[in-house]
Amino acid sequence: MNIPVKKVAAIHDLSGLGRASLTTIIPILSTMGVQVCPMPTAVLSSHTGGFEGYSFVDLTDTMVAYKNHWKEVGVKFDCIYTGFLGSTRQIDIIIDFINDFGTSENMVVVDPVMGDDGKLYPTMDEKIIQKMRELVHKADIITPNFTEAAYLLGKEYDLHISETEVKKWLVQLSDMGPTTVILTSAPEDMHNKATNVIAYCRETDKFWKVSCQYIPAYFPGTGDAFTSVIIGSLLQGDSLPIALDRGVQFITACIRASYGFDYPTREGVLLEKVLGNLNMPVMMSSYELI
Ligand code: PXL
Repeated sequence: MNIPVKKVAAIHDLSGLGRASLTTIIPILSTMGVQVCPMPTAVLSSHTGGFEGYSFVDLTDTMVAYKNHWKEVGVKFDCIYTGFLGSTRQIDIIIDFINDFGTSENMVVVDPVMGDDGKLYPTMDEKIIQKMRELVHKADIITPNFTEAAYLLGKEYDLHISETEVKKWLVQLSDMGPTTVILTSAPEDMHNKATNVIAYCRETDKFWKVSCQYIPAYFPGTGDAFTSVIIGSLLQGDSLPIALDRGVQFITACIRASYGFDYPTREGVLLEKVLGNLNMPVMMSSYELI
C-alpha cells in the first residue's frame, strides 16, 4: 500500500499556553505536508518556562496503551520524534516504542531537551541525563543545543570553545549512536553577533555549518520548531545542509516576526504569522562545509 502522506509519531507533551512541543510541532509538520500522530506524554496548562502554577497530568501509563494499540493496528511511521520528557520511565517506554516501530527505512529523531544556557531545566536531573544517553543510542538524528551536548558528553559548558573542539564533540556524540548530530546554539565569536548550527553526518564524514544572526531574545519552543522543520524538510527529500538552512531561516523569521512586538517571551514566537514561509522555495542558501 502506497501511503500518499508521510507519518511522524510525535512523542511529546501537550501544553496549552506558550507554543512549545505538540502545539508547535503539529502546525509546522502539517504545513509541510506531513501527518503528525501525537502520543502525548503529559497534558499541561502551559509549558514550564515562565508560567507560574501550571497544571500537569502525567500520561505515562497511557503511552503504553497507545503503543500497544498502534502495534495491533499495524501502523508504520516514516519518523519517530521525541523531545521534552518527564521521567526515566517515559524514556524506557520510548526505547520499547523504537524497538517496535523503528526500521532501517524510517528515521528516529531525538531532541534531548534537558536545558539551555549552561543550566538544566528544573524538572531534569542526573538520572534523566543518564537515561537520555540510552535514548540517544537508539537515534538516527539528534538535535541537542550546546548545553545539552555538554551534559550528554559530561563536558564543561565553555562558550570559548574552538570550532575544532566542537567538531570533536560532534564525532563523540555520533559515537554514542546517531549517524547525524545537529548541534544548535554552537558558540561563535560574539563580536560577529552570530550563533551557529553545526552538523556532522557520519555516513559522509562531513561537517556543515549555518551561521545565523544572534538576536538577544529567548523564546521557549524554538528548539521544537527547528527540529520539526528539519524533519519536514528531510521527509520532503531535501539534503541535510538544505534542511539546516530551512530550519535556521524559519527560526530567524519566527524571531524577527516576534521581537519587534512588546509581549511576554513566555508566549513563544508568533508562529502563526510565519507558518506560510514553510511553503516558499528556499531563496538563498548559506550553508558551508567546514
Ligand atoms: O520546548 C521544550 C518544552 C516542551 N515541553 C514543556 C516545556 C518545554 C520547555 O520548557 O516546559 C512542558
